[in-house]
Amino acid sequence: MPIDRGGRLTYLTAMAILDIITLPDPRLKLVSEPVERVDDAVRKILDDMLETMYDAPGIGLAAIQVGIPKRIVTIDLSREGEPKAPMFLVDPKVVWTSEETNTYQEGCLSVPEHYDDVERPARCRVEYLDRDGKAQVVEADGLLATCLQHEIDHLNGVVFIDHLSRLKRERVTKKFSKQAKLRVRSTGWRPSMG
Ligand code: GNR
Ligand code: NI
Repeated sequence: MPIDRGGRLTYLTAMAILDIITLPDPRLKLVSEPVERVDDAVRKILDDMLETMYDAPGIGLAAIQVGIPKRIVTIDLSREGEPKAPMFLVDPKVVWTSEETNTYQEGCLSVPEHYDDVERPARCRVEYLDRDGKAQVVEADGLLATCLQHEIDHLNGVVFIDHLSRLKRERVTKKFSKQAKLRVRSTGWRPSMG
């Protein structure tokens, strides 16, 4: 609940580690909604996403992965022992991609313990709003280019396995559907319980 301090809304609540949804959760197929105004509520989501991403750990996170269908992304490619380098992206949009492609072995926090090669444009330019609502542009190559495209895919309801062959994708989908059914049988979980 925000309180008003001299016109500035301030969240008193601490950051929170949120639950990450996994396949076959149908919310991963949603097209997320634009934000347009970066306010304290959006910054709270960004902070919670960053903490959730560090805890997982992962190098990127899209809001839909914590069940929030808004076009919000966090990324941090810094390695262990290096200073943290968080990126906060609101309404990110790919405005240019290179003809040249790159293949990376990708993983996804919503597809736990599954890794596969994905070919994507090697470089891209992305426009976005930062956590102050200021328009920014980033031109990326290497892992950052891949990660930006992976996260923006999530905002459009696309998961990296959607880039695999149908045979591979169906193998992964079946494995996760079976696991979900086994969870229901052993715990009595029902979709309404969340
Ligand atoms: O942590 C992650 N690692 C990763 C590795 C290669 C390509 C993309 C990624 S993103 C992933 C975290 C995640 O699921 N983001 O949506
Ligand atoms: Ni992902």
